[in-house]
Amino acid sequence: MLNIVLFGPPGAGKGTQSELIVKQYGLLHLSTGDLFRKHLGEGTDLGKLAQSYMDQGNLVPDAVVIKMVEDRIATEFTAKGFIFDGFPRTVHQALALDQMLLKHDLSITGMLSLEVQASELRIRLRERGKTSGRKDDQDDIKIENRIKVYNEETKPVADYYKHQDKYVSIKGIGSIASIFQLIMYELDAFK
Ligand code: B4P
Repeated sequence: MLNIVLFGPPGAGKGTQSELIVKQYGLLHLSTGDLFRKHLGEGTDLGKLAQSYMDQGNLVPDAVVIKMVEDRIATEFTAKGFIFDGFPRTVHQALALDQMLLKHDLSITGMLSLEVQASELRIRLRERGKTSGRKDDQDDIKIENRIKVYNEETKPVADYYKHQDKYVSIKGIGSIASIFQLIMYELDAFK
């Protein structure tokens, strides 16, 4: 069973590459950003709560994210494996993920970290903002805040997996297909 954390700054290509990984490896895609946007679209209380944080480019509080992921894993733990996209985003979330997987006798196989410099992230997010309707992609101040939040709160998650010898760096610049080739090479090595 492959349980992969796909990691990287906002706009690094986590969602884009997750789609290809799901097609090739049949893993269950668990994107916390997508789950929040689904709740938002359905107008649930959770969606309303998440919106206030997401619109500003801030992280949704750990307790809320962890509960949402825990509920999802509990119903899907018989899957071939998981691709965690955009989760964990804090060290607290990483610890919680290990604990929830352990309850089902599972563990993280590895973290793939997409490396993309900030100048390229800004271009991609602004470009997506033209068509995505996502408020967090449409405003330079919010984009800057997301990059800052990533550097301050999310980057330390990479060290958490480095200490477990589960960290793999992937160059996230180039064509989507060429980056996917690099990802497949690493995923096949995990098997
Ligand atoms: P997410 O939905 O996770 O979004 P993201 O980080 O902005 O995007 P991603 O990296 O997936 O980029 P994509 O592939 O689409 O988070 C949104 C918000 O939700 C967060 O800011 C936060 O508020 C909240 N949230 C989510 N999870 C949370 C958690 N665990 N804890 C707390 N809060 C949480 O790529 C971006 C663009 O680049 C696309 O337009 C794509 O087409 C393009 N692109 C991709 N690869 C490319 C390439 N190789 N070359 C050129 N362009 C490329």
